[in-house]
Amino acid sequence: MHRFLGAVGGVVAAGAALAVGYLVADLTGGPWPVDAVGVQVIDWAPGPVKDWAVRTLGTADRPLLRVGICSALVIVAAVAGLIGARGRRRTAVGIAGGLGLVGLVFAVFSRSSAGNLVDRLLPATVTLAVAVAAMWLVVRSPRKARRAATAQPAGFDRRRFLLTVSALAATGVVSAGATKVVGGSGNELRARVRVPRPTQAAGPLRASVDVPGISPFTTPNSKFYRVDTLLQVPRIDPRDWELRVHGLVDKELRISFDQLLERRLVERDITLTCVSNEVGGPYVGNARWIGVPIADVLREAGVRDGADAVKSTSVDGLTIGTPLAALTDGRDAIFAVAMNGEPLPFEHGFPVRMVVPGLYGYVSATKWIVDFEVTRFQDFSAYWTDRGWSVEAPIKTSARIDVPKGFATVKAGPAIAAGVAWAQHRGIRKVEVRVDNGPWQPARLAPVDGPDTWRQWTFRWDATPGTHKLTVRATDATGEIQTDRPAPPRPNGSSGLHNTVVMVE
Ligand SMILES: Nc1nc2c(c(=O)[nH]1)N[C@H]1C(S)=C(S)[C@@H](COP(=O)(O)O)O[C@H]1N2
Ligand SMILES: [Mo]
Repeated sequence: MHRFLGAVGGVVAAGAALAVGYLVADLTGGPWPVDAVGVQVIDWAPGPVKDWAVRTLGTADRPLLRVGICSALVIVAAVAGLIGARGRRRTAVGIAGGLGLVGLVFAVFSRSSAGNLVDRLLPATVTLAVAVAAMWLVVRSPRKARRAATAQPAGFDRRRFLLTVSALAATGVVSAGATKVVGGSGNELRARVRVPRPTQAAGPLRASVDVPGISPFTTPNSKFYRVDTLLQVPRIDPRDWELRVHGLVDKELRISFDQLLERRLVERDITLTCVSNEVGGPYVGNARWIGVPIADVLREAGVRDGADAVKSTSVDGLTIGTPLAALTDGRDAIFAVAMNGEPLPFEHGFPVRMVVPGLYGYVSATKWIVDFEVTRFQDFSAYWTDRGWSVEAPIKTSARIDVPKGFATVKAGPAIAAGVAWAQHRGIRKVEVRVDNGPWQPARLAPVDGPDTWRQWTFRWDATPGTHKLTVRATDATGEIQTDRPAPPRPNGSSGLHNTVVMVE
């Protein structure tokens, strides 16, 4: 057999195995082996690499990681096929099996959203089986030909090979298609949940400031930033969901989704911010949430003396540590079940997540939460703090210029700049803008109902021809002016002033 064909066969065999495995992963909710490896790569990645990935690739780093792992697989599979084509069939099949085993091991040991062990193992097991069988079929082709041959020397049965490879390719394509058709988007799980009526509704939504390009007051769910460490978004069936409340409490609780909805529900506008957000960055969004006050649940469980923290865990085993005080000091910390009038989107934590005004997401906003342990900071460490981020992280006062965009061209004359500023749970009192090195001038602030959301601001200025720099700074409601001292996101949030350079003609 020609070596090149062997390589092609190896790649097609791997592709078929991955496609079938993907279908099984989709049906069971278990980890696709590629994702099992990917999640472990994420967990192992040194902090700076992870920071870089979040910063430069944003949400694109997820597909990219998948593509990277698959590319590596394709190369190894091609080499295996090539080796098989040169007669070392056992080695080829062995390599396929070895790769499959690696996937299986990672499926067992890396974080996964699969509820039980069977779902967790099934996709990787099927992938392994298909990989071995497919590679065997591919490299077997010539041997059959040799047997069939009588007078002729052992040769390559091109027809048989093509048939095998086509059948494997068809298997892959059909599996991929089947994933689209029968594979759940999981939408029925969300459709079954009715958005509960809050016991305490928020006021009418305020009209957004109407400047083209400004962030709307409420960020639509589809535009809401997403930061997490999973490649496969968990699709939890609310009927299977349960929140375990335990630790330093008088009474352990197990709360089903229906039981959660029977409690007092509040509706609140709260702005979330990621600690990875650079000055002027996109990882901030504001939504209208409905949820159960965490303080209510804590009161029912009865917090014991000595507790100062809560360790919450998501379905995949990621942990987040939150100061107990932020959950009991009267602010609207909630177990959220709805976001902007819909059940939570899967990407944003369906069916239940935490939302705590004033704290960065990595210390408060646990998505897909299943476990809530009242404890002490000295007794545990959480996922991100293990990776060098601060244990406690209140959100820093920040302001962002949305328009004009950097290096935009602006017409000379009356011009408008606009953006958002946030200092959750303290509130924004003032936003000021400076043109070049001129004096700080007050921007106009849109009204808000409380201290937990960002505030839109607008600023009118007289644009004169030339290049100008606009800088913005906010003052929080305690009177503290946003610092101009630049700091990177690590370890507890970026600081410094956002500016934008525009060309006026
Ligand atoms: N289970 C889980 N919850 C999580 C995270 C995560 O990686 N896993 N990331 C946190 C971080 S760092 C942030 S900023 C917010 C982001 O929430 P969003 O993706 O809904 O915007 O979720 C938090 N909750
Ligand atoms: Mo974050």
